[in-house]
Amino acid sequence: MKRLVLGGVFVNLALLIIGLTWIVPAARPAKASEGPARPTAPAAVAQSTYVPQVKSFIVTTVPLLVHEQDTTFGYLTKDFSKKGVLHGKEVWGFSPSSLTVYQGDTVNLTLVDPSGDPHTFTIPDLGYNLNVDAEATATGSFEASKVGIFSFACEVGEHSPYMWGQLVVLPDSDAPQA
Ligand SMILES: [Cu+2]
Repeated sequence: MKRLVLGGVFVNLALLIIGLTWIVPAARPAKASEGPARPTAPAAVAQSTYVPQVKSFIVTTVPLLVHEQDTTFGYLTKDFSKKGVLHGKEVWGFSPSSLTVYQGDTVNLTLVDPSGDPHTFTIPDLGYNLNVDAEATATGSFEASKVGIFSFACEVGEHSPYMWGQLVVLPDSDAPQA
């Protein structure tokens, strides 16, 4: 009798387990990560319809910490001395010091130099250089042929490496499309 009861319990347990294995998977919410792999759409290739523009910039050379300011900023006398942090150097800037265009744009540059020093606007990575004389204006033009962030600098020894800026050339696919 005892065996029969035990046997009945086992049978019931077994039936319960079988029943649960049918119910539980059906009740379980499906996970997005499961199921047959869906074919993924090929990444869209950005087709640019951008028509390159001509972008004109006026860039002015600006004295920041130069010899002429010795009398204004007393510390400069020491800074420019033989053991000073700016010995043999001056700090100049380009205004503005950041230019942004799209790839393919033509950059028209007007370089204004009100100061008594000559300067250059040089982009080594694009092989571009524009010289400007003291108290003069120079104009030049180049194509922003490559995407990237390119440094431009003045190559006058006394102004290097302090006088510099950046040309940012964005992909033409990022431009507002026609
Ligand atoms: Cu310079």
